[in-house]
Amino acid sequence: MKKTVEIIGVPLDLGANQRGSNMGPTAMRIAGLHSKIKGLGYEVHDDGDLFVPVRETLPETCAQEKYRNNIKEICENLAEKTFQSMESERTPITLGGDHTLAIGSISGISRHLKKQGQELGVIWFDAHADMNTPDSSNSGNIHGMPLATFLGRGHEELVNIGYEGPKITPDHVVLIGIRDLDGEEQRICKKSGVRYYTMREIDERGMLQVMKEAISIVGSTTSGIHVSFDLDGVDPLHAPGVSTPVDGGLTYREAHLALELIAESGKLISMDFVELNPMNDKGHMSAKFFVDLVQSTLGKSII
Ligand SMILES: [Mn+2]
Repeated sequence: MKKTVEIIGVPLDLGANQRGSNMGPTAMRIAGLHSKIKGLGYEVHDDGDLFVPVRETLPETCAQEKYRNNIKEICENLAEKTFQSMESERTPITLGGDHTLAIGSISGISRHLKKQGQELGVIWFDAHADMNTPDSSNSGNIHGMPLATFLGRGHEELVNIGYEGPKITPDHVVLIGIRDLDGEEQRICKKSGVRYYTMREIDERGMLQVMKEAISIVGSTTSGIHVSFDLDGVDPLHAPGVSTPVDGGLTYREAHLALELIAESGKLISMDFVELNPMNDKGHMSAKFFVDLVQSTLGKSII
């Protein structure tokens, strides 16, 4: 991993009904993000947050289309930012914000690798599959669709962010920790070609085996791994500060172990930490926990 980390805040909650994940980047900085990353020997570069319009300032037509064009613009900017970050030999860390931003961050990283004829692998931690399409979604909220979108199934203007067409092939994506899918989304997920690890499978096989396999699936035929970590993948006991909590998630140690193993693989090149919602947090515990997870991803070990 490159030794200069670039923090990119994206105060976005337009993809969700629940308000408040736009405060995530600030809460993570207040929880000591910079000093904890510097403590691991990295240089930290932070240009602040990308511009995201305030919901109340937008016309009603934007709400009717679920802020699709606003999200498009924000993700286009983010794709350019993560692309430039990779070109400058930095490790981009995008802070959310809701999970729609991954459409942008992944597009920029993938563009950087594609220039050299290389492919990107993605490890997606989440309680949900984020594989709804505009046809399957009941709510129409775009934060339920980012994974489907970068595989090429979604609103056309979002599929084509950064450059035209799908960004990742399904055999280069794994999903970890899922436990709450809509009926139609279950069928989409099963047919998608994405290797998914439900909580049931993690219970049965253990996180060590699951992660070894997952890293090999997304790492062996690609040139780098992107981690997209939705905090709701973790059990609400440790991380209540999310927009859509679901019981029965990753334990404190399972989450750390998974990220420690990814760090050890030496293949990690970029990451998103999303869906922290300080409005639902107890004190500041979820933000602090999330920053600890960032440290594990960057190679912090017990000894
Ligand atoms: Mn998600």
